[in-house]
Amino acid sequence: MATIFILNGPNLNLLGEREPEIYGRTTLAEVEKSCAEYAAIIGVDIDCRQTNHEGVLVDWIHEARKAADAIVINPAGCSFHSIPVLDALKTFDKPIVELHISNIHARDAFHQHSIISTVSTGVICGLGVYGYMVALQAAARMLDLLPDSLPAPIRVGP
Ligand code: CA2
Repeated sequence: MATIFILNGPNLNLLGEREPEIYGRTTLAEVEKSCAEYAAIIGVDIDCRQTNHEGVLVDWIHEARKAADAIVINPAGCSFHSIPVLDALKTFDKPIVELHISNIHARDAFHQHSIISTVSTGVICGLGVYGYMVALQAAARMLDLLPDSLPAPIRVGP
């Protein structure tokens, strides 16, 4: 079975607890539970992790080179400056779906330019925590893994 790493960067352990007007009231544990439920429906394994440390994110991306078929990543604060995370992702030659809970393009200039997007296969932002479901589905579709039990508009698209 294919494995998709779902990686979350700095401070996302506080999801649901701080700044709910931007990030909502859903906790990371609730997000991961929904991801696990959806992964079971589409038939993929997921490995959900969160770290507040840039180097740990780099180590996990290196691990993913062998252990994962795709990466879903919310790099959080590492989106805008982290050359180490960017360089690590460059070595991952399978699908990378970057996601942001908020619409980073509608935020202040500091939050508008993710350098990670330059190496991401696809980018999702502004859908709230629902973006994790969309990102997981998109990653599975990139791997051609969506099951026949899903309707054609979702499995294939237009
Ligand atoms: O919208 C997103 O998912 C972000 O990646 C979150 C980052 C922010 O720097 C990006 O511009 C967009 C910040 C994550 C901070 O984590 C928090 C979690 C809960 C409450 C407060 C902060």
